[in-house]
Amino acid sequence: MQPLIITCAGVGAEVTRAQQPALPLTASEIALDAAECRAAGASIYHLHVRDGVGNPTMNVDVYDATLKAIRDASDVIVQFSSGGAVTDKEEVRIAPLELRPEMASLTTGTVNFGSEVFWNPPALIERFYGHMRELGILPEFEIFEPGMIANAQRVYDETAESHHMHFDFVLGVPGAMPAWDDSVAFLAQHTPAEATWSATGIGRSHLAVTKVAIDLGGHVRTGFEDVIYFERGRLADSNAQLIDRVASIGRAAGREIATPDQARNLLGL
Ligand code: KMH
Ligand code: ZN
Repeated sequence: MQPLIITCAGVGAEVTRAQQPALPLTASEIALDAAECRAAGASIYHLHVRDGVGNPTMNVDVYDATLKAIRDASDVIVQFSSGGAVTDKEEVRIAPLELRPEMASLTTGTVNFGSEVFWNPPALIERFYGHMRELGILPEFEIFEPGMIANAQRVYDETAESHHMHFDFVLGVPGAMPAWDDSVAFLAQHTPAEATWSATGIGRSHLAVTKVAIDLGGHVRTGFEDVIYFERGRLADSNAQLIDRVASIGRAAGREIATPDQARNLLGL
């Protein structure tokens, strides 16, 4: 099996410090978090940023400062969010890509998201995908529903240029695909054979999804965007604590933990 790529989604757009006191918010806090997560076994940092009062923002200057701070602190692969928050409009979501991170997330379909709608119509997907490829950014296809795999394949097939395809299954968002026992296996079975994939379970399903993904030879995402508890009734102390647990489960299952350079190699970066 491949070395295990662990992605830290350490900030997110929805969780607050009132819910998770260890949530990193500023550029320096996020850079320190990324370095700690790297030391614990993370090779990718999925990046959302926050404004001066801790609200989610897609401000290019804030992304720029945070990207620089992370790069100064660690060799982790930085993956920008192009999803932002559900209230962010298309123009705002695409803007930070001009900073050319190595990777960016790309959700390939519209989906209910709690009581809101995460809006990703076909024209937006094509535009974001084309822009990422022009800038040399590898998309990570975020899969909240099975049809999104087909949408990712379609947008990939419509471009002349080939590249490695990497998927992330996000299971258990209220309104989207639940983390059923067979959800990860089902989605993995329908991704292209040469692609790589990771999985994350939102909230209570998190540990079960982690274990299944590792056993099936996939990769794993964790962090406060997806889960704030370490176990029932006990908040995680840090993102690094969550990464460390995934790395331990991976090692116990016989998986080597990928360094960022090993992950770059697996992802064709
Ligand atoms: N915050 C969600 C609405 C992504 O980063 O690309 C979207 C999200 C996905 O987190
Ligand atoms: Zn995200």
